[in-house]
Amino acid sequence: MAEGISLEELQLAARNHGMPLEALRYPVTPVGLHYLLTHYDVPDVDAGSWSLRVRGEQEVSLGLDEVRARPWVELAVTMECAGNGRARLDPRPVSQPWLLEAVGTARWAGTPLRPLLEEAGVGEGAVEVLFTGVDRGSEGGEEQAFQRALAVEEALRDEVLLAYEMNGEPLPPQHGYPLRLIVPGWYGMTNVKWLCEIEVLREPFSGYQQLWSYRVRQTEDEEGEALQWMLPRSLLVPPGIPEFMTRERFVPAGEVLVQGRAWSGLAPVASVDVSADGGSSWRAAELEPEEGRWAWRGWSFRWQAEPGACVLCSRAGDEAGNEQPLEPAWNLGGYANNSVQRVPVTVTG
Ligand SMILES: Nc1nc2c(c(=O)[nH]1)N[C@H]1C(S)=C(S)[C@@H](COP(=O)(O)O)O[C@H]1N2
Ligand SMILES: [Mo]
Repeated sequence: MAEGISLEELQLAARNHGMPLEALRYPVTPVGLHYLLTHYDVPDVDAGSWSLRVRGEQEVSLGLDEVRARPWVELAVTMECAGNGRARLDPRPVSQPWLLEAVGTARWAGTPLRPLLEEAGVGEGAVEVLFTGVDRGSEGGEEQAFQRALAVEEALRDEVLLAYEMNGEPLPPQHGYPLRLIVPGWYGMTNVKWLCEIEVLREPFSGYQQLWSYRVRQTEDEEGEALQWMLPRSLLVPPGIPEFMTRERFVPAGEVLVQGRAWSGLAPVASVDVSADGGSSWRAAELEPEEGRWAWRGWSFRWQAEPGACVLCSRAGDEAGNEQPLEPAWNLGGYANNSVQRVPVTVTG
């Protein structure tokens, strides 16, 4: 399955790093360990000459100081790339070959979008709000800026932020300096980095990243369905110690405290189950208190590890009744593969 990784996929994988899974220990991911995905180049934005243009019924332009002078809000938000799990699909869709590590949680701080949109005037007949980043590149043979649109009612959600801080510091260049969009609960592509323009649209946006990418479909002829909310997923803090090449784990026999984190954009996490036999039998893990609706939730499970080889799994379910599948469903772009993680473990005597 993992055969035939091309140098081009490797090139993407080396630029766009994942969060090492042992960083699941931290409720808030240290900045340098947060996953990273940039389609084109990280732009070098000069905050002095940068401005944010907001085009509604009126046009408003703000410098960074003016954005910072507005009300300040901080939210812990778990962000996951829609392509997380792609490399485990067979055949493997060729793009950024994520395994499971395209996730992180940060304290994003900035100013709420809604009041700014209302000041600019959304107006009758508005259907979507378009967000444009400074970065440009070519994709699917089309030169473009990175652009994504949101339905007006999504853009007006109270928790949608224009963020200029990550974990209490100004955004680093790779995460969108000086300003990015944060849409809690949605897959990563929605959170436009290096934001420079916001425009209220009277027609749905038909750009590449909206109508071509980030859709679940089986063939190119199909319109498919746009990706939005993150599906439930749970990941384990890898127990014990790893083998260098295979990452297989070695754990001494006895009681092992297995820990992990789970999230779902669709609805709050309701349960996490753990299996030590590759998903044949399951037992409930203990959930830690929630650290806000939009951040992943910690869990733990006391496992009596007996010598031999086994496969540890965890499975999240949410309050809307969504649960992780055991096997992935294939799609053309390799999106939203939230099938259960399998961690091979050798329990030593
Ligand atoms: N301007 C811009 N915004 C962007 C992207 C990009 O390439 N350009 N990548 C998107 C994708 S696909 C993801 S998964 C997230 C990743 O955010 P991070 O790199 O801060 O983790 O940013 C999104 N915002
Ligand atoms: Mo992504």
